[in-house]
Amino acid sequence: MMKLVSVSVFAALFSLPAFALDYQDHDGLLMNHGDGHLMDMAGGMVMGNNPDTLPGGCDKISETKEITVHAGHKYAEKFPGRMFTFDTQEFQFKPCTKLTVHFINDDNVRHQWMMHGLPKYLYPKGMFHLEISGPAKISGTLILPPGDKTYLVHCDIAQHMEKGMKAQLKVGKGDGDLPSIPNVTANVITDDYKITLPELLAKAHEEANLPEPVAVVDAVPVKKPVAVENDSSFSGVTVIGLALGVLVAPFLARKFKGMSPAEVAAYLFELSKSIVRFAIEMGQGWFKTAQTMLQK
Ligand SMILES: [Cu+2]
Repeated sequence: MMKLVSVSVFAALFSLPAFALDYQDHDGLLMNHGDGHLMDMAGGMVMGNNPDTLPGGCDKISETKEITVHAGHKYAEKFPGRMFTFDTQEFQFKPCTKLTVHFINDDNVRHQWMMHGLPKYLYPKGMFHLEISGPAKISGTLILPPGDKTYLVHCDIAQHMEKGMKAQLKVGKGDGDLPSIPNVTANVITDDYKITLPELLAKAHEEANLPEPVAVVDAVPVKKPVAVENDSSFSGVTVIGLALGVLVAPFLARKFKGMSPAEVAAYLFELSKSIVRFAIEMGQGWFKTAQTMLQK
């Protein structure tokens, strides 16, 4: 019985992370708050949802399109210095397209697909906005205005756009490119990954017209590891011991001829004592280890 219980507990524990990673589809849970503002209790949100009102200048819906956009850290890995991106950085549609966006957040933080610059009479604050805490999916629909214009699409969570979650949506031919879109346009502020920290410091000092900086790398005194020191002196003692042994062995062999084992031991003890005394008098650093051994 206990076995069965623990097996079930383990099974439940191991299935938890997998369960947590299942995508939540928020589309069926949204409550309509009017003016295209949809929300659910889990923090999913759609603003500026407009599936049927034509913007001024559009006689009819020119095309009906559906896109799926992913947002997440993993899509930023191919862009050095970026932290979050969409999986697509550029979109283009005909004017007056009815566009449905399925927004999938692959991260465990909040992301948005926020489009700016839309006509304010139709879209509150000129925005069409999908927002969700991941991993989850949320969808919304808008009708793009007429004319050639480039719209900014970004995530407005603090620093997410600066870290790469930025794209552009061109209606018609668009009216130019926006800056700092990963892989599309140059960064306004370019990171330099070639410069080293001391070089960067020197450069900053030079620009600020300050005196030469103190070297960063050598400023901190390096403490020699004690273990390594002991190791080297020990090996030094070992080498000297071996050398002495080789030299002294023939002499000792002659010396010990005819001695009893007890006499040999007594002699060796006296000999080692005098060797140690001699070495201590020499005051060599490498003998510290032998001294410690004697004290023990
Ligand atoms: Cu974000």
